[in-house]
Amino acid sequence: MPHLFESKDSFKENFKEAVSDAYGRDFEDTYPEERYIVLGNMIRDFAGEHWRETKNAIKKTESKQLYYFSMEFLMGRLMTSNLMNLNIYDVVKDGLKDLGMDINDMENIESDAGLGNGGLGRLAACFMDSLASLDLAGHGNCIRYRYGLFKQKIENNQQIELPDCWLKNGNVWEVWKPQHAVKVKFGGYVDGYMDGYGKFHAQHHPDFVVRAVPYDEPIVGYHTTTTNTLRLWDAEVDEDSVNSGGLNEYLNQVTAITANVYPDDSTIEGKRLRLTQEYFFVCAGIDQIIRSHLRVYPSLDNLGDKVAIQLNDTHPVLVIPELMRVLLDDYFYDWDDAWNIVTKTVAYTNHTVMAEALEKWPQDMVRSLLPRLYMIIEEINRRFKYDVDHRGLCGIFNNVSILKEGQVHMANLAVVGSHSVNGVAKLHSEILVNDVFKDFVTIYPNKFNNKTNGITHRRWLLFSNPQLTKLLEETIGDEFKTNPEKLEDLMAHVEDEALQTKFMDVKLERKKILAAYVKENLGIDIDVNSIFDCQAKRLHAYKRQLLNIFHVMYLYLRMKQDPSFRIYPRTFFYSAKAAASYDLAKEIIKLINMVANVVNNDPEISKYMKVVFIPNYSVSIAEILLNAADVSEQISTAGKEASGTGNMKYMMNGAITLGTLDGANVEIVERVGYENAEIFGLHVEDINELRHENSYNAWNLYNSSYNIRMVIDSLKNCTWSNDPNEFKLINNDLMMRNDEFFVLADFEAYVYAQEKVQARYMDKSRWAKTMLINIAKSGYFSSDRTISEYAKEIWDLKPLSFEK
Ligand code: 26V
Repeated sequence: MPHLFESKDSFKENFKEAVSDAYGRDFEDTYPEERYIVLGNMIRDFAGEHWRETKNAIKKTESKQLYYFSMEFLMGRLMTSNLMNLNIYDVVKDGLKDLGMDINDMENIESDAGLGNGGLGRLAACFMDSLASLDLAGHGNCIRYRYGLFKQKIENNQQIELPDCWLKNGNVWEVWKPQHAVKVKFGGYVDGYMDGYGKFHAQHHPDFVVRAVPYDEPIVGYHTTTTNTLRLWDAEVDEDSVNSGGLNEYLNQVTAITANVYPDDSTIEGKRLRLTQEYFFVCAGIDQIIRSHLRVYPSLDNLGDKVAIQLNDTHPVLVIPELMRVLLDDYFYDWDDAWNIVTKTVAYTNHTVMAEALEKWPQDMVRSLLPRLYMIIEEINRRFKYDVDHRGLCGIFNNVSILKEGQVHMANLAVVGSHSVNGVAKLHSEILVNDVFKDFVTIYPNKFNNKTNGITHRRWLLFSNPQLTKLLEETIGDEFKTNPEKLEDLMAHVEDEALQTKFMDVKLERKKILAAYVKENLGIDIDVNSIFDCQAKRLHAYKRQLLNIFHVMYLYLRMKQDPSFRIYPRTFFYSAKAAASYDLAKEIIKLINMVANVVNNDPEISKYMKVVFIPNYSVSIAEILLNAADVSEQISTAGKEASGTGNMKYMMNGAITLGTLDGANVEIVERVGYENAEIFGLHVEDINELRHENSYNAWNLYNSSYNIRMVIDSLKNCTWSNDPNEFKLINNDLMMRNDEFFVLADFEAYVYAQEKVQARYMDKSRWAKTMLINIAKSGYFSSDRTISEYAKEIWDLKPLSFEK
């Protein structure tokens, strides 16, 4: 059947008419925003046909489906990705051109959907793209936050947080489904009674009820029919219930639930709201799964055969007691049968070993907000204890208990209530097994596994770097587009000097694009022939942006002191948001910006280096920053970065990893070889030993190293700021609190590694070869590989079949 994107002409004709009809004006008189909305709606409706076919295929073939429960989905923009995946990009681009429009202008009208903090949310988005592209039925379940995390602005060198109004022009991809609304109940009390058969029944009398209303977005696979659903729940008032505080308070409470993405390390006041959010989208998501299951199957007995639920960290772990509640209270299952269904269905991914990020909730809070779930959690814990005791392991119970010291330990609940627990890189999974969940391994030796993260090569290579994609196609054909492991074919060409030159030209072109953005938005001129050295990620002490800026400070101070010491020109790029309440992280942002002012305005030194802080790090910024990089800074304290995924995006675009042996860096070097990365610093074992023996002393390093002293002293001697107290938190963190993340311990090794990076760059042919090897070996880090492993080893999910 011909469709309206069949040809340029049919697209043009339909588009013009649709715009004109929608706004009641001649096409020529409509605004770009109006055209954007109509174009978006046309694309979404076009995807609707495949959406329907996918739903029908699932029903007809009784296929198993995955639901990825995540509090965060950092989708970024979808127009390019949808057009490319639907294979209609060129038709639309050419058609718009005929109409005097530039497709880039349309793409730029879209706001980033920034519904997340960082890596965890972006991983969920990459997974959505891979699931659909691999023909797997896998859907996302999240909250429709009215505002994204925040928009970062730098004023007086400091971060300020502005609201991120991503919905201000609407969201063209979503479909509102009020008919699928679900009531979510909070607070109140629970009544229990025995029926005639001696069976206990619970009745929840809530004091706060909200209506969860879904907005669905189609998730389009790359050149396939499969179109999955990302379901975002909004909270609306329930017409029949007003809480005890009166109408106004009720309205405010409902509005608050979906107002904002929670920053990862915020204050205590927000905690109850965060728990409310967690239950809100869990309860709604489970209700929908149960209802759609029962539309096809007679009972929930086979739920575990037809549904897999993956918990993206512990944030959605209430899935476990909630699914128990539904099975026990609404469908009258016995405990053991219900428990078997739940554990068969649910799997959990851990994304951090940072103790402060492992979720715990006060028992009182859970009991008062979710009284029935609390009863179930108590019972899960009681039976778990019984089981552990009976296996003669009572000595370890306190370590693994879900309830202890007045708190509910969500990670422990996740491990007990699921059939699979995975880490996100080999090293991280080892740390989980040997350390964080050690005692659980004794109880459940077969539950633990690793699934090394990945990134969608479609967004991060094909769509955001068309110049490199074209060169790769010319060199190795286009198989790598659907089978990224085929990038390995590039290995046969890495010595080819003509290719090396062409590749360096592509890199230069990407550097020019980034330089133009920097000039336009920040007014800074940068040398596109300098080494582009990039660190972009959330700002956190363990990620050690501080180590990076200390190196910059050291170079500056040395060049000032010694006119014979000069470096090969470099541009240091940073991009990072700090949680609004994280004072140390904010002070590091200030330091970077104040160092940038001094360095960039020094007429002598700025010939050799520039420092650029790009505000508001987001998916769209990443799309122009990472592929322009020469050096990828992955310098976390060993053992702290679970995986990292930015590291993979840089690698796929050729940058060389300058990193510690942490997270997925380990697997990157394993593939490219030590000669094609620059690895430095303490290993996990070294750090464990220093901690264990309590033998690390930051003052010893300060006293024994001239360079360290020079850098630390410069924080207080008015080199970067007129106020000697400006960087007090940083100074205290290192010198008074003994440098928790071993910044000073790795400083000299880092400086040396940076010298080696510069030496490598002097040999252009070898440098180009190294970059090409990085690209060639990056196929493994496609999220298609990651998702295939989840599908096979955890979900038992097979590709959909669309035979008529
Ligand atoms: C923690 C918390 C704690 C409670 C409040 C809300 C909240 C939100 C986020 C987080 C952090 C979760 C951990 C996380 O983002 N981990 C990152 O996951 C990436 C994907 O697996 C991985 O590449 C990064 O190394 C890891 O830091």
